[in-house]
Amino acid sequence: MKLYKVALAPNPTKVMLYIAEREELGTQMDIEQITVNTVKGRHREPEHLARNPFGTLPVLELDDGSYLVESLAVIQYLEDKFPEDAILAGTPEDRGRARDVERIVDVRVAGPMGGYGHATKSPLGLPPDPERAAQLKTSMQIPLDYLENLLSDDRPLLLGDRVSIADCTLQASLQFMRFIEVDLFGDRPLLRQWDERYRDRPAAKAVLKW
Ligand SMILES: N[C@@H](CCC(=O)N[C@@H](CS)C(=O)NCC(=O)O)C(=O)O
Repeated sequence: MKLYKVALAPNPTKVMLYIAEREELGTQMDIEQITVNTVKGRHREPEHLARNPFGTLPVLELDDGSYLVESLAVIQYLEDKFPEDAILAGTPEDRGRARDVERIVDVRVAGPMGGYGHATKSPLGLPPDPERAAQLKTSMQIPLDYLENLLSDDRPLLLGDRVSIADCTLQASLQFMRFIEVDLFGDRPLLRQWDERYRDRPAAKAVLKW
């Protein structure tokens, strides 16, 4: 298999963190990782559009030559492909909660964070949009409070002791925020402690550049 990715971008980084976490848990996936240079616009060129007509990253090329082009679908595929020590584990209730938090992080925090970043200090050179940035910042307050509250029972990671897809997703977005020097956590000490703890993990050290 091949993972087409680019450093810094949140959706590829989330998959890279997931793969690194699985490798730490002992699963060798043997996925070749190939960088597509988005600064040079390679993701908009025919070679990449043949893999993914939407021109986005990540893309996972399967052994049969077909492609998956959605980051969560890539992770879920790898969970199914390598079920031993899969990250999504436990009772139906555990799995339901893990999926719930993953969706909350992705839809209500990671998406708006990316939008906020591009509306304020876009590394792609998009024009600043203060009104949109303010709306996105407001929309993130209840979800961030929700995550802060999750951590109030002293759990080390978002779902407890075991790393989750939600941890990978949130950290991938935070790397982007660090790169553009934006901090959206506000007065949420437990999220800040989680961030430090997560960045100390071997998987994070292996993947994160910022
Ligand atoms: N829903 C897709 C979104 C993928 C996405 O938007 N990737 C960004 C990087 S984080 C990208 O490739 N942006 C380049 C572009 O849209 O031109 C997923 O989860 O994989």
